[in-house]
Amino acid sequence: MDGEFVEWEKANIHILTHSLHYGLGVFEGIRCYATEKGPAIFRLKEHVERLFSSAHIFLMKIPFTEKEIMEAIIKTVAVNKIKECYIRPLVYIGYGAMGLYPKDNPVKVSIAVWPWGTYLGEEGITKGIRIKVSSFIRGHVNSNLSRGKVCGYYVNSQLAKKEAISCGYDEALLLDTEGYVSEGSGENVFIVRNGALKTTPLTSILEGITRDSIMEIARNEGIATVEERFTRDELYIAEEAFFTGTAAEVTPIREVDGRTIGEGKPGKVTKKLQSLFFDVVKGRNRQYESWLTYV
Ligand code: PPE
Repeated sequence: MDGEFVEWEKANIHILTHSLHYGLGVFEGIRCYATEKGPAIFRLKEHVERLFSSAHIFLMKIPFTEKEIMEAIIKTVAVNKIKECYIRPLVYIGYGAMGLYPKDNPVKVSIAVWPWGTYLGEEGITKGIRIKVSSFIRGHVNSNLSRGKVCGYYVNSQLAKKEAISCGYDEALLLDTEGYVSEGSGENVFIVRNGALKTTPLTSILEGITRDSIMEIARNEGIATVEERFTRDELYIAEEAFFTGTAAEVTPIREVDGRTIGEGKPGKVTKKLQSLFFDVVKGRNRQYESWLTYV
């Protein structure tokens, strides 16, 4: 926390921490995987760059350099002697003045790590999940500036996720303000049509790093990919569909709003990309070594 290692039980903050009340904080979600050469952090540089972009968009000045944050993340994994974990850097506005305008409140930075298994369940990642198009829409890009990964946005995501779960589904899919598919509560979405991949363009979604990785892997495998808006009914008739995200990794979607996708199990393209993805993050594919930072 702010440059110091703090014991887990002592990692506390004041109740009048500004971000806790007003939702302005920016964060990252990064995974570190066990490899033959020890723990490896996946696309660390890109995640730290996005953290700084998020802060820049929201006029928060991070009191450290990108290099310092990258080093701190590596050290935090190392001191915890953990082989595989999720890493959560958080930049938030600290204790000081109350009221919306934070004036001179300090910008605080924390990095936490913990072991985190599959996000949508072991069965979800192998057999696929059932999702529901949410009645809540993703905020307009002039309200939810989608290039930023901001704490407050996840209020909307939680509404959608709670609704989906209360209706017996595993996850929510949000539409954008014009009614096109945008993304999951915490995942980007891909569909397969005529053997080719299609994913939402960056106009209404978080610029996912897993999304980018999957597009690059697909390109190298000769699988055509387009970034193009699509509607919920195109998703209904897709041959395959899957979510991507740091937490969700590559999670097949087997059902949307009661409609079976393809054969109701992970399809050929999804399975291939999922297996390549796990090879890459676990250091079993030399071609993508530059994406790994060994601890
Ligand atoms: N869209 C949203 C809204 C989102 O939150 C995430 C990540 C993504 C897309 C995928 O981005 P990327 O991780 O760079 O591929 N969501 C993070 C938070 C999940 C949580 O429940 O916490 C994550 O996956 O780490």
